[in-house]
Amino acid sequence: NLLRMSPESRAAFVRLRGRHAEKLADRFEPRDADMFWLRIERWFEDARRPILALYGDRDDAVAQADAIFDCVVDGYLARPESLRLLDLERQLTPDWFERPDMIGYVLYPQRFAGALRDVQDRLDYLQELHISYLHIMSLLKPRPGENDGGYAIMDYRSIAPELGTLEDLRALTSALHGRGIALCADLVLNHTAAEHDWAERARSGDPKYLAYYHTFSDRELPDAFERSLPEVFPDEAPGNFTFVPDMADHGRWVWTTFNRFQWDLNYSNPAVFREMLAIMCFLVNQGVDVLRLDAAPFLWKRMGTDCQNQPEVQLLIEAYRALMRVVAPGVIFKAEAIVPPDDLLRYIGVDANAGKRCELAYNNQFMVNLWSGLATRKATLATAAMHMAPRLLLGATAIHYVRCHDDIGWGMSDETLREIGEDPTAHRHFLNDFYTGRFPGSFARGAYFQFDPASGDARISGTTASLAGLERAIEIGDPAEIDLAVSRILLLYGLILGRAGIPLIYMGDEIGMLNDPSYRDDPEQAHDSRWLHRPRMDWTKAERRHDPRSLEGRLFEGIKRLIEARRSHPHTHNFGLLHPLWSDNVHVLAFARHRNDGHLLVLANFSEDPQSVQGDLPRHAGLTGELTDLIDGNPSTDASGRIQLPPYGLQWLVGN
Ligand code: OTU
Repeated sequence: NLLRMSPESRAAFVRLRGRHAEKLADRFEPRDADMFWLRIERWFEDARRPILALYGDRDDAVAQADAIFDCVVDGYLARPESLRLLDLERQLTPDWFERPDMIGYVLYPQRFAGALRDVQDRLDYLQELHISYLHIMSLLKPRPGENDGGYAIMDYRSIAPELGTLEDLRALTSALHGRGIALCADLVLNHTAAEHDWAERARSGDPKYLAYYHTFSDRELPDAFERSLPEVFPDEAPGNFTFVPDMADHGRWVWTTFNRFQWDLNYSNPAVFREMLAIMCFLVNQGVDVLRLDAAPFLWKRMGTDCQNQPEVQLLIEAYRALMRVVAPGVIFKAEAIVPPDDLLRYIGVDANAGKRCELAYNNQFMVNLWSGLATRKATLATAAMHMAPRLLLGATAIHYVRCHDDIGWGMSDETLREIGEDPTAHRHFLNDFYTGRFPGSFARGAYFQFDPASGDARISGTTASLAGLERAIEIGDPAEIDLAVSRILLLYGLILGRAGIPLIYMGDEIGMLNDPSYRDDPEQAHDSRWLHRPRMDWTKAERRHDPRSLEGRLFEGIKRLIEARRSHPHTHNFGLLHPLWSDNVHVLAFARHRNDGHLLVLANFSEDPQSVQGDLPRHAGLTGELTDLIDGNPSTDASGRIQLPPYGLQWLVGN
């Protein structure tokens, strides 16, 4: 690798070795020091190229790049022995996060259990569901008071006081590792809290820290930017700039994409790049395995654009990705980029860029298309979207999810909607009506998020169970409706579990937690309907999870059965091909997974009526011989050989 470097890079590498060889030799056995130099050789160009593309125009570009690599050395020096061993293990198992037994769960610790120690006490519960990937949200110390659900960080090197201490975090990560569970933590990259030390110093006028943020003395530039900027939270945080009256001398406008207390960082400043790199090192050295890059699309601003998905964001991610491979090769990145499929390609490894970008990304398209499918009873949109997004499958692993802590924004692609004959605006309005229960006959009980009466645009809040009809069914006390709602929830989970990648269970979905309207009484939360679907875990309900007659039992055991079916078969391994199929029935979604060791055909009926599909569909999907349904046994066919699916029925078919 050294021989393949450009002369400039080789010189920089030699300088780096000159500065640090002795320190590394003192700290590590020769083999561990060698390992470091081999790794840095391997990723040196991959990191240096984007760093120079970002900061190369500066007079001090070379010194800046050197300083960034110094940070990597410090990160490795601080890496504990046990984690270095885990790095090795994962390097020997490069598909560790792509296997069918990777099952994810995401929770707010406070709402799930309490402090980190209480979460640790609940690991048996998670293991009943075979969880091997745990995303704990909002671990780090947020600003006091309103903090956007923990996404306004005041100190990236402290745990939220109510959750415990760094020691508790380390105890938790080693307990998780002992059980084969990887920990995912948020890294809120785009902004800090207005109370972060850097922000306080900027406020007091310190030029070094003023340059950490985007600040303006008057409205000229903010106004110019606003002309092309959308608003993320138009209701409670209109506009993208906040006037801070006590900043510097006469007050300044600060870039605040999200809430007024979340100040966007300025990544055109290499000092910010380095600070965040050091924070990444710090977090992974506490045992964090997956860094979720929060709000990644917003990291770079460009006049005249929407300031999302800029090419520099890709460079930032490539640089961080390469640098962190040197510090901690067992750690992976997850892009939190809820953007159209083509833009998503900037964040994930595709073709030659596999390995250089994030390993994981949310498959938002599939999620919204599932909800669209439930509302319309049709599988057309999900099928068309799968056909149109094949590139997303190369070199990246999707996080498949039904719900998360955020709202559902109807981000399906307009192109796909038009392709299937839907008007994009009308379809989104329909979905908003449907999921807020306004549409006649809707089973859903959700709420608007950021409703704009002028345009009719909105996003949706609500738990899986409430959106899928369980809340309404319980209210009207109709057992048949309850059955349908349970089937819908199991259908959604069956679909994310039948795909490759990491299926992610949202806390409480496994026991059918309903909407929690109590946030309306809390002045810090009342304006943010996302709290509707962040209920406190009801452990009394959870105790009924083994009772097959209880609702909780039907859901928990149902999801568990799907998980166990997935784990014991190879088809959902990420090394495989997705093959979307058109069934001859608009209500039935059909897709296959192909691997050398077998083919899987997933069939899902999106309607509350029985449906059937052509009997030769399995053959088209490569299945031969007698069919088995991995979930329920043998599929049923009618006299003409058509495969029958009950209301909201799901099958995972394999041949022999
Ligand atoms: C993320 O979401 C978090 O998931 C939210 O909980 C935070 O409020 C937010 O960042 C700010 O930290 O717009 O409506 O494409 O969709 O970053 C939620 C990415 C959001 C955005 C996403 C953001």
